[in-house]
Amino acid sequence: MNTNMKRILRGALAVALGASLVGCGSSSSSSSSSSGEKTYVIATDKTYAPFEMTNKKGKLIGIDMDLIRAIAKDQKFKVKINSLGFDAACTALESGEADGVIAGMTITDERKQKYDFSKQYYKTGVSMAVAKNSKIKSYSDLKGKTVVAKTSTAGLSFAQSIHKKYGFKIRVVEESSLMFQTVKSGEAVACFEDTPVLKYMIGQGQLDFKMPTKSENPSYYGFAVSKGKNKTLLSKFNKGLANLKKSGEYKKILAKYE
Ligand code: ASN
Repeated sequence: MNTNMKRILRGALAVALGASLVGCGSSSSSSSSSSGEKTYVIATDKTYAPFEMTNKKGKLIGIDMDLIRAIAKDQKFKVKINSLGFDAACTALESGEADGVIAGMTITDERKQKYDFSKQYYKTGVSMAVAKNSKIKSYSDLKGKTVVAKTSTAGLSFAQSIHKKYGFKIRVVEESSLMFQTVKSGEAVACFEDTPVLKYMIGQGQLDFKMPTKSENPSYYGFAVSKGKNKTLLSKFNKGLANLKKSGEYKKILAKYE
């Protein structure tokens, strides 16, 4: 082999090695701007009021959106928010397309196997909701009926944990809006969703539903990064959250959506 060929081969090997490193997901989706501030890609749910929703001007607002932006400002980083849907947001995190997920996401032991969570930032639980004129008063009334829940969620896990005992079927959909629609149309008699979301939607008159049973599985929301992969972002989130709590800004954000 002449020296020229060797050089070409060496070059090709370097390109292949570089490509395989990128393929391993060792590079994160974050980038640095000219101001020197890092931009993190944050994935979130589609409409999930009061945590993420779009206002009349098309801007993403809500507790999660205000929090992550205020934390970014406090900790001097930038965010690019991708509104993907809950299951898709988790997939983006796992594939390295997103650096973090903030999506009204419950901290659970099962999820802790895959993700690192920030300090808790909001209290939650799961409730059953039915149409306002429904006769369903308890889980026993669900016998032989169909309920609906959203893919990969705490609401779905809870429904799955009791469906055999109470003898109901579960339909699974991708988005909360579709879940509510499925109950409105009567294709399902009930849905299982996070209590603060149902309370907000019903309170705002956006859902003509009621919650006949108590809130289950008391738990908390957290911001998630891939396990062991983004300690820096996680600690910035925690520091920022602590600062917002100290300054009173955290309370102000929550009060906006009461
Ligand atoms: N609250 C859901 C969960 O933690 C997430 C969501 O629907 N945005 O499973």
